[in-house]
Amino acid sequence: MKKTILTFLLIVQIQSILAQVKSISNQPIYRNPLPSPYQLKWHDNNYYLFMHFGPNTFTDKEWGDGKEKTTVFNPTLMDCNQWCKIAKAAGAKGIIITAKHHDGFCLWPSKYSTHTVGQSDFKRDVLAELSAACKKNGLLFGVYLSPWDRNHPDYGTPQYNTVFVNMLKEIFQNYGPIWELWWDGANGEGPNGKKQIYDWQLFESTVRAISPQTVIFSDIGPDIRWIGNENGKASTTNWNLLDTIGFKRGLGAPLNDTLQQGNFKGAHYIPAEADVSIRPSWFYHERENNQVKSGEELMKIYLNSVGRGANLLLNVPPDDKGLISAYDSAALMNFYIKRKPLEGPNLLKNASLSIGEPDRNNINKPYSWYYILKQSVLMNGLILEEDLKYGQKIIAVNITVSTSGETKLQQKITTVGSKRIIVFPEPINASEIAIVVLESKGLPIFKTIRAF
Ligand code: FUL
Repeated sequence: MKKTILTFLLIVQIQSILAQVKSISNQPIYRNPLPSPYQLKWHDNNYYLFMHFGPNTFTDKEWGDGKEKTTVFNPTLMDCNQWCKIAKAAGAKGIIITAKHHDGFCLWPSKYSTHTVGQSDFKRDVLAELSAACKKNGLLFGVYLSPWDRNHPDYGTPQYNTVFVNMLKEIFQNYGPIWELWWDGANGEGPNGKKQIYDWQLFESTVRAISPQTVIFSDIGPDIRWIGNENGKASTTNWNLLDTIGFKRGLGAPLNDTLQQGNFKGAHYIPAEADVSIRPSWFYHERENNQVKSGEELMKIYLNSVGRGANLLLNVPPDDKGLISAYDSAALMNFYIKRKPLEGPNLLKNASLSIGEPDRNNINKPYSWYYILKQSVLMNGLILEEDLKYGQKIIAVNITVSTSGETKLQQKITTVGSKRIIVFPEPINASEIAIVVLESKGLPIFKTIRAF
């Protein structure tokens, strides 16, 4: 079929879609919270590993009560380089480690606790070794520091806030740069049966003063929010915006549904991170060696998290020797192989972008991107990315994939955000692709439109 006829057919197709496009001039004015430069960079490093490691690794527990003997922690073969090499080979961008879980055991010899590696037979400083190994392997280094502490004698009193601040200072001053700090929302009583009233403002200002580039995670931010479940699953509509008024860290976040979707008109830019474990539990348990998620399952998780605009924090816990087990590393490599085609060359590279380029000077011009390939190409899907430095704007998009004028797929999606991966139900030999933004908070700006 001639290119002119094709163009005509697609224009007709697009015009019918455009009939659905809300007139831009009728649109409400939305506020547009913007990401900080560090949040923006964080979006680009969208898949990284979580490592739960501590006394629980040896006691077969998930939540230690803080009464464990420090000597139980003895990962005789610990090799942080092995962790990093595996992370790197798996395409992960960094590692976040549980420097202190709820049992209060510190993986560094803190001066502010007597329940640390310093009191164990192991003696080695896990944070120092991991931070150095991350640097060596070009990985980002992040720290999980549980506010809840079931060991510290000061927990439940105002002094504990000072302890926590001192621990933050030790970590940020001695092991930085720290890319992401993780504050867990789980919160209960300390050894004296008391709950803590946290001084979040003090914690946050302490971190900001030493390390302004660190992004801070908690259920409700300030920089990164929880996705509302531990299955690594974002919602198909996922706004990087959240309203936090009326909520307090550790004391009640918005409903899990809201965390999953964000707030359409949210006041703050707080994008979501989806955490999930490669195993049923967060800590290593030998009995779960046969329950490690397969590459295929991990791929599904990736599409439901990164593919829906969230970051993926995948937990891969070191074993009781202090190594990533062969079960986990095999699954990670398999996952990597499954992900690879998505990162291959853009199959739209040689296509002509015929009509509908956004026109910043004419707000009534429809926002549509329209590709014609010289020859049809077999493709499995599309990857769209918004340029988030201008804020997250796209509300609804219609995608049409055709072969010589014949529609093969028409799909309406909602938000795009950091990344939206659309996998076709089956490969399509496509020659034309139309991407029409049906609704947007102002001018939609794509960073990427790719086919794989
Ligand atoms: C939860 C904790 O209670 C789990 O032990 C784990 O650390 C998970 C990532 O967060 O709130």
